Amino acid sequence: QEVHAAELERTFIAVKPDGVQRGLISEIISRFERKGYKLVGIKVVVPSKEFAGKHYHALKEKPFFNGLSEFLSSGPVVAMVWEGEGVITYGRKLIGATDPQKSEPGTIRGDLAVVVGRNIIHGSDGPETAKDEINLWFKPEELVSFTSNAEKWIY
Ligand code: RTP
Repeated sequence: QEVHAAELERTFIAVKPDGVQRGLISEIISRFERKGYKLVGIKVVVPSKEFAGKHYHALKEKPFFNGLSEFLSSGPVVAMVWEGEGVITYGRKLIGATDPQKSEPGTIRGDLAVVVGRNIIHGSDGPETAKDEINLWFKPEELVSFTSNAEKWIY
């Protein structure tokens, strides 16, 4: 079955400052890569608190919004765009429930995190937020489109 890169879905994934400090970047990338998803953009950035607030704008009425924005801007974040069939929804499955106490073993948060305020990774929760978050974090020229040789064995 032939699948063209342009048809494939994209999502925004970020290793948060706790994941970076704990040396979990490669572990997280590896889980998405081994699944069969394709990395089409990546950079290391320290977001400003204002930028972090933009990223979390949907949560601005929450009591933890200020602390959350402060935390996201507290150090380097690895911002990524991953591509593949169902990557938005399945990426969230790989990540696990928001609260690591409730995420299943086998998921990233289930295996690697303990509390909700330090849950090491972010993933877009739907097609609209994926589009918005990719646009917020990346310029179009920072993303690549390509067909990998492995794709004919994945699709
Ligand atoms: P994310 O966007 O980071 O993938 O997380 P999510 O959709 O699973 O969860 P969401 O409700 O959007 O919350 C975003 C992030 O806010 C922090 N949080 N803290 N009760 C709390 O202290 C609390 N609840 C949520 C978490 O870092 C969560 O990932």
